Amino acid sequence: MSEIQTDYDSVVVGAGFGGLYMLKRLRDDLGQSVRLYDRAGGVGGTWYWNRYPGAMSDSYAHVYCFSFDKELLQDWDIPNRYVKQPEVLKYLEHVAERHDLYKDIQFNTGMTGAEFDEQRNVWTVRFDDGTEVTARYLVTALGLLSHRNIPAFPGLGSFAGETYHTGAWPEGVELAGKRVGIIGTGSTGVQVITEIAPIVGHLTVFQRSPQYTVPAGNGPMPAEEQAEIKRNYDAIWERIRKSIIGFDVPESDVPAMSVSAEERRRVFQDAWDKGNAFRFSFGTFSDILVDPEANEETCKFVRSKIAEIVTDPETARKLSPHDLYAKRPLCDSGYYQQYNRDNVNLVHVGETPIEEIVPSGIRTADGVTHELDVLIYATGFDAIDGSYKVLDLKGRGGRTMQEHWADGPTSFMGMATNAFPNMFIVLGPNGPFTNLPPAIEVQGEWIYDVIARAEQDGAATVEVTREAEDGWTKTCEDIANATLLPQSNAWFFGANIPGKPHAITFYLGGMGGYREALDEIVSDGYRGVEFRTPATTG
Ligand code: NA7
Repeated sequence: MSEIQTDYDSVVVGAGFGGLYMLKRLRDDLGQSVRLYDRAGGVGGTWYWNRYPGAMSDSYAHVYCFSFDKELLQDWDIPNRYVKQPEVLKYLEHVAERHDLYKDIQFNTGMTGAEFDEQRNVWTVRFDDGTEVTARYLVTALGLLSHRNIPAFPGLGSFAGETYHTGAWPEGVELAGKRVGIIGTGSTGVQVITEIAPIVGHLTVFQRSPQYTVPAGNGPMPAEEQAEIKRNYDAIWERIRKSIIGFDVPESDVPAMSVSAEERRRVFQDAWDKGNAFRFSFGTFSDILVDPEANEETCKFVRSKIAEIVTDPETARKLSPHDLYAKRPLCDSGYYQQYNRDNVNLVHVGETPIEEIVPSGIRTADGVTHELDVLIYATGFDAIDGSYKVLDLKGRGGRTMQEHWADGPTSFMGMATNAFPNMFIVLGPNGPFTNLPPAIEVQGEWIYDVIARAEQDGAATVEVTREAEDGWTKTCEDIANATLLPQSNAWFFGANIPGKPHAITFYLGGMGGYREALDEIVSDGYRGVEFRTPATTG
């Protein structure tokens, strides 16, 4: 244990899955004094803010939870295949209650910055209420998708009606009977549109890029199936930890073009009927995201479904993407079907751009003003590093995170950066692209192990080397560049934010590969991680 006096051993920021897990482990398993801060008024992270209609996790419910609490896995009811936002929130509130976490959490307190004092090897963390605290370790779990993106449309702010961003959805919004406009058809837009189309007076969808989306296949979870899952939970988590994508869906090893056209269609249809975006991308064929021909076959299948479902051929044309199937895979509960309603109108702003937001609605380049009572921005987030770049974070030598990430966000193993000693990031850049709760637990275990080792060794600082960080960045780039994904304009390459450097921000080598890489680092004596005792620092 350190002799240095600080307010806490560790400060954790963010009360979503990541922050709650870190608080629990560092406090209860390592015996540290820990304080967790969140700008929100409750736990939940992403699920606290994203209360928009239709918000649902598109991981199966039985794997959208922590694996560490085996008793809770047995007790927690799984009434449906998927969990909607209120249920995820209820689950996380229950976890916080059950593990007595609330007493160490301070809500309504947003971190504004933090600075590392190299003389004392201490972080000073500052908050928006003007207070500051000191800690030896800083663990940030700010979320991949928490810094909201509102595009700078001309006339922004001039709209006279109600305006909402899906990522900050207030309680009590009434949409029934109103003229609603929505900008954005990413996974959020697809969920909102599907949920509200039946209740609003009129819905105008402003779509910049059409989307490939497949059925989610939600529905009640039969009791026998739930019992079976609970009996096999250990095996399920084991499978997930060795899998590619971590969603508990089958992962195919059959290349798409190795089978006949008829067989391909049968396999796609079977996955379509069962539902789940990740089953469709990873359970059908092994090379959809790698082989352009396999990818185009996938696209053709979804386009054929759009043509089957959407009755108006012009609307079907506008809804049909012609780019790669290489963005974040989407699923829905009847998205394309909504365009057959008389009260839903699709404006393809990829063809007819938004010219201006005006007090009565949105004017598009064809001179039409779409009159609205409510305008919804489902325009996503400045993802991954967005939540960090707005902070005043200073590491060794006064290096800022903005300087460190000037060419795009990087890290070692998605958890730590050089020049920021004793700081760990849950779901930092170049972490695994998988179902997130298991990824968070794998990262949390590693962060815990590193801090525990530092404490055991009496280390004053623990810091990843520049070489290790650069090496991991290169590994992630090489893997990503062997796939079709970087050719898409997805948020996970920064492509959704004008002027943001195009960067690889995920490790696409799968959960199993990621865990093996972590294990190798440990068995190699924590290669790339420097533990420095007081005698070797300063
Ligand atoms: P996404 O996936 O980033 O989607 C944002 C949507 O907003 C997408 O359709 C964008 O079109 C659209 N957009 C963004 N800027 C504009 C402008 N300037 N004009 C018109 N349309 C625009 O965010 P989501 O919230 O849906 O999902 C984020 C993640 O949250 C998701 O992947 C899940 O993991 C959970 P584009 O496609 O860029 O042309």
